[in-house]
Amino acid sequence: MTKRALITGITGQDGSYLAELLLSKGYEVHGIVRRASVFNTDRIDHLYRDPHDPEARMFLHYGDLADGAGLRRVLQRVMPEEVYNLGAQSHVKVSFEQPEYTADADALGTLRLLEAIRDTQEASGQTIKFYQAGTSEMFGAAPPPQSESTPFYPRSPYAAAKVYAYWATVNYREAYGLFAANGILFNHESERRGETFVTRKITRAATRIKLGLQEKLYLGNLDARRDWGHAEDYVEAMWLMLQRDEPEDFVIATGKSYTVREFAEKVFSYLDLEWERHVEIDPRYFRPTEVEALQGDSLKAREKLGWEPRVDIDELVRRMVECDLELARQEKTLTEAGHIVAFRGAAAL
Ligand code: NDP
Ligand code: GDR
Repeated sequence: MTKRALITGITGQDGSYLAELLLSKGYEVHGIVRRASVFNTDRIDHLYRDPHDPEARMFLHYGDLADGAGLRRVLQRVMPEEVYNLGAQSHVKVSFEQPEYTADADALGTLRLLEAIRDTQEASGQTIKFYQAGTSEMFGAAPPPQSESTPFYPRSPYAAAKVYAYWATVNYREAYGLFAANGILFNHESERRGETFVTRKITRAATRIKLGLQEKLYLGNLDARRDWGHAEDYVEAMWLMLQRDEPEDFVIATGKSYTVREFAEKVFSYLDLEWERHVEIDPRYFRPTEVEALQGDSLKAREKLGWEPRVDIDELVRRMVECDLELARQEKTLTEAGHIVAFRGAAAL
């Protein structure tokens, strides 16, 4: 029998990889998209088929985590066996500028979805499994290595909102018997990573510098240490968590960490460039409170889910740089032909 899944945040980095994975497993995939004045479905366009096509297995619904009634309606219409809550205002620095909105989408949005699932499951008798996109940011100032038993110490409005969502998920599991699981995922990147997160900001800039489209890259704290994996590996862990008989929470990480400086060094040296000649510090990118060091211990996931990351840091760098080199080449060709104005947006963010 075909399984149905509902994904919030399907247009994001993880949503697009998860949709691919579930479609490859034969699922019917439903995604919630926000209305925008321009199309925001770039990352999933390659998966889309006109809904009139009998082969179509991915369907999109307008919705927003700020709109509980809409979420409930979509849930009741789709009646999924699995719900993946990936939608969020996911940028840590932005959360200091928009704390209230971040809490509304990331904390209360999760609660709205849990409430809708609770009622829908009760009315229909059908089990709806729930995955919550928790984050290593919840550990914040707690020293590494961080595991499921490490106490949370959030250092941003984003992290505080995610801690709320984490405990709401645990509470609905305990209070109402929902199959609700938290993934506590450490940073994961890819060729589809948003361009204002530090890894992609670096690979986009370095490849443009290589092709003479840009001279400088402005960054904030180079000493921050992160445990970086590839998003494709991490969405598999989400799915595995919902295939178990009992819901539990899992840390997902590579177990290795590098500084932002080391990541930049790797990227620039892959391109035969010296990073010191191009990178400058702009305090604008410092955060009021920083998370200095994250390095995960995912032993539980390795033992109970049989999960392991396949992509290491060098392969991650290679994939991201090769992708962005191609984008930079296209940009150079189109700019020289006068078809577009050189891309400057990311430099400002
Ligand atoms: P992205 O920022 O790439 O994607 C976020 C998604 O959420 C987008 O589809 C976005 O829509 C959607 N969204 C934002 N606000 C709302 C809202 N109010 N209502 C409905 N949808 C909304 O994030 P990632 O794919 O990287 O991350 C997925 C999830 O995992 C997030 O919850 C994030 O916080 C969490 N996480 C991510 C980690 C990482 O390293 N990537 C690590 C740990 C957790 P739109 O396209 O319209 O903007
Ligand atoms: P993070 O990712 O905050 O860990 O959250 P990000 O890539 O934004 O920052 C990582 C580290 O790099 C430092 N940094 C910079 N960051 C950005 N964005 N821009 C810069 O110019 C810059 N210079 C240095 C930051 O200070 C930080 O220490 C990501 C998001 O995907 C969250 O949604 C997710 O929950 C966590 O990862 C795990």
